[in-house]
Amino acid sequence: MSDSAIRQAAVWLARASRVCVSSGAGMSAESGIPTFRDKDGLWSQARPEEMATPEAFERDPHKVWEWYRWRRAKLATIGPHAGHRMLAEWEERIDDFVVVTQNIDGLHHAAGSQKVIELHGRLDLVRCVGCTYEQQGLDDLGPEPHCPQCGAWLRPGVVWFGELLPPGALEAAFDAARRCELLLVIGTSGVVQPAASLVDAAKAYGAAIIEVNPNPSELSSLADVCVRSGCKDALPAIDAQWRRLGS
Ligand code: BV8
Repeated sequence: MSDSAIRQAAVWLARASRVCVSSGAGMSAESGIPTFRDKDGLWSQARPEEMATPEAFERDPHKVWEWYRWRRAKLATIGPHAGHRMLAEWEERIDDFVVVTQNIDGLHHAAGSQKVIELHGRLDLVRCVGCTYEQQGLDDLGPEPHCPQCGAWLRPGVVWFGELLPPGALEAAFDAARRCELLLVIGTSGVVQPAASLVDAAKAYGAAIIEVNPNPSELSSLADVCVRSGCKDALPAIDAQWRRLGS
């Protein structure tokens, strides 16, 4: 872990009163949730076009549901790690601290973060394709769950490719990115839009950009500082450096 990047991140965090975090699948990798595009990631088992689109669900709801059923069962067995908990602590310490996440695992909330904008929905939510019925939780709903109210298929409460993001979430996310002085980009390859454009917006409004990612990403060229390590260790290391500054 590069000490100078950790130190620079700590100095900027110590000074900031408006911070935005943009997190992706790498935020949860060390909790045991496979990322999408890393070598043994989720997409290596299923192509997004086959699974994470309304057309795929329309074509073969059973096949798509099995993939989500497997992911829900996995999510039921894991929890947030020290990196998630660090962000929840920093929210207490910094006036305006908002987490914008592409993740659907709910781990930021589970770690205690209050101000979380979830751009792509939640894996622990299902909703009916035929009426307004919704169900929270990670119970195993079997291979072909149907609505208890109207009998139609239940679908995961997530945003698929080609679907619009939740009304208001995108606006709130860009507001947070535009007003922040410091944007922490954690665990995202920067491939998926419009989430990836948050960094451009923050930069255009003068924010400093810190990337926390063991690998280069599509966003690395926009970062002022790159902490090339896993976030589970990097975030506590930045915190420890921050405390040393204060002492
Ligand atoms: C939209 C929920 C308007 C589902 C997800 C053509 C037609 C239609 C749309 C498009 C099109 N072309 C482009 C688009 C836009 C499209 C898009 O971006 N496509 C991409 C593939 C090019 N976007 C959309 O469709 C969005 N909606 O635009 O609406 C519209 C509508 C119609 C037509 C036009 C426009 C909706 C996108 C939401 C898709 N849903 N998830 C599910 O999960 O099943 S996206 C899904 O993939 C995840 O939620 C996540 O957001 C994304 C994966 O990205 P990352 O999080 O970045 O993860 P990745 O694995 O890629 O990277 C992990 C990183 O972590 C790596 O860099 C790795 O190095 C790092 N890492 C690993 N370990 C660690 C680590 N970092 C730190 N610590 C570690 N330990």
